[in-house]
Amino acid sequence: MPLQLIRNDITKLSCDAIVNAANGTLLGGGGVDGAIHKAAGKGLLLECMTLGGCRTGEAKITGGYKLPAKYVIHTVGPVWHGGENGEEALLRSCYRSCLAIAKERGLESVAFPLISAGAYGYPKDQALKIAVDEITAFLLQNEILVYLVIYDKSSFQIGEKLFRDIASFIDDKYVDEHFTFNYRGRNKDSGAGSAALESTVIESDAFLGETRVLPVAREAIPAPRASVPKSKKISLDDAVKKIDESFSEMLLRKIDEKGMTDAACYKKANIDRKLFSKIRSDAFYRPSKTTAIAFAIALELSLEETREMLMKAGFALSHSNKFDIIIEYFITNGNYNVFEINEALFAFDQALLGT
Ligand code: AR6
Repeated sequence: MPLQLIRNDITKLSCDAIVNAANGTLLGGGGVDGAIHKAAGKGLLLECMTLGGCRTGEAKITGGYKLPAKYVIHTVGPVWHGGENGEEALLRSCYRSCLAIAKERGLESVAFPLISAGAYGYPKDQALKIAVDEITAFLLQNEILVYLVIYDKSSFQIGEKLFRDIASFIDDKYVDEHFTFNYRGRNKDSGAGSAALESTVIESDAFLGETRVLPVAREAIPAPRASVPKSKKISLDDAVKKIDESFSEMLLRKIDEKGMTDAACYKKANIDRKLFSKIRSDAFYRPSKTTAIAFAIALELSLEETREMLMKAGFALSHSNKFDIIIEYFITNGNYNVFEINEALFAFDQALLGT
């Protein structure tokens, strides 16, 4: 299941559990801890009083009381003392302990704040990297939906150099076509959807459920799975056949060509298994642009192949919006880490890849 970066107040989320960045007493405090106790009401404090505190790097679970979430997993992050005092191992341990509890309880969704990144002073970019590292490692082995809640956008930072590089890449690319685009009366920066050549599918993954309007009635034909061995050269005949290939067929062919398993591909793409199954079983499935790009990234396609795959879904990459340029930046630099790309997209206020 995917990791989703979202901006929200964690106390408003109705997932199975939210994580509290608490202190060792577990008796409440400021920041997210204060907000959770305030929203949950007295019952939470009374239960916390029975727990005997919690050690740094460990976690304990309670009920959610008046919160929309069923449970609260309390963990105690390390205080930042310069980074030479075991802070990283302790912070990693917080994520692992919380996820282990979620797994043990069979929870299906859990939301984390950026532990230690507030009052405890952990540098936010490092705290974010550790959070993403630990959560994605866990998700490779486990099926659970994890939200990472970035509350305070102004203090959210991707690495400064990366930010500057992307900003200047955008400046370089975001030129002529931008004006042509405006001339046609479109919004100059309307995000992922703005470069769609034809978009008949609305596939949104709102926090509390998925809305999908499927396109034109086309007969669903079971997807024939073209199996092309890695070493086999593609003949002219095959190349001609490829023109008629649908998005779904191209995706499955590329997975085979890359010698990947389906699971490795959809996990790397940050795509939910159910969505992958839909695509797999419907040769004419029309994905959203972010879904299509997520697969191109997971497959480590070149820019040209990415454009081809997008075209099959009715989309293009252009220089008229930041989203497309950021994607191009990462592909050009050979960085196919969907989570790093999402961090950058998030920093530039763009739609994120994946489910
Ligand atoms: N929803 C989501 N994230 C939030 C919210 C919210 N409602 N409020 C704050 N954050 P902090 P720490 C973010 O200080 O650094 C407490 O007093 C915030 O922007 O809450 O682990 C405890 O009792 C930041 O990115 O936790 C401890 O004494 C992140 O949550 C101490 O603070 C963590 O900030 C723990 O410090």
